[in-house]
Amino acid sequence: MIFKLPELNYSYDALEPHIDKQTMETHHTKHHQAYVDKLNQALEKYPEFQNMEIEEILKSLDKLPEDIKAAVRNNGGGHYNHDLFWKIMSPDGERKPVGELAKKIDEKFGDFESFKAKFKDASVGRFGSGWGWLVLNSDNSIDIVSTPNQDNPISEGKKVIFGLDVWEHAYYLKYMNKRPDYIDAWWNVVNWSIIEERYQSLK
Ligand code: MN3
Repeated sequence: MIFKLPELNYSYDALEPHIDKQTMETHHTKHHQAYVDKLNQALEKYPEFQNMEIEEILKSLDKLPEDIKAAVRNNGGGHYNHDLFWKIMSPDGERKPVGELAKKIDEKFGDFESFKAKFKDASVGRFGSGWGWLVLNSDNSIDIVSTPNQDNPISEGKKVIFGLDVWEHAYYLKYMNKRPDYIDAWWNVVNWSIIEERYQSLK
């Protein structure tokens, strides 16, 4: 067992009422754990990949042996995406963009409300399961994108500032089929200080 389920920095009920305890607990201990287990299982035969950072593996999926490529893309992506997702949420903290990224968002999208509307469109519009992302391009510009399944834009050469899980398992217990309501509520648990720190480390 090489990859491990990361601990959360807050309790399962800390993001209530926006994200409920049962969803958080199941999401972390069942869904994320399953990605970690299946990733380790896929890499069992190939120890040369077990010491790599998951981010490095996802950046060069083409280098993986054919027989595990799909499993690592899905489960390695699942592990990396959720690790990031847990980190950018917190029960307290800045609820609006701060610092340099705040300026960048205003420049590109007009203001935070317009940014949120565009991010919501991209995330609601993702058919089936997937993620909404804010990415940093190689020319240092930012974009909103979405990916299917557990794909991550880092596999397309982009840097990921943050992402939102829009799989039904992320919201169905509380929000049922109302993905837009979940997205509206999610902004209440996003920690923009952490996102700004991440942006600073990526650029
Ligand atoms: Mn998920």
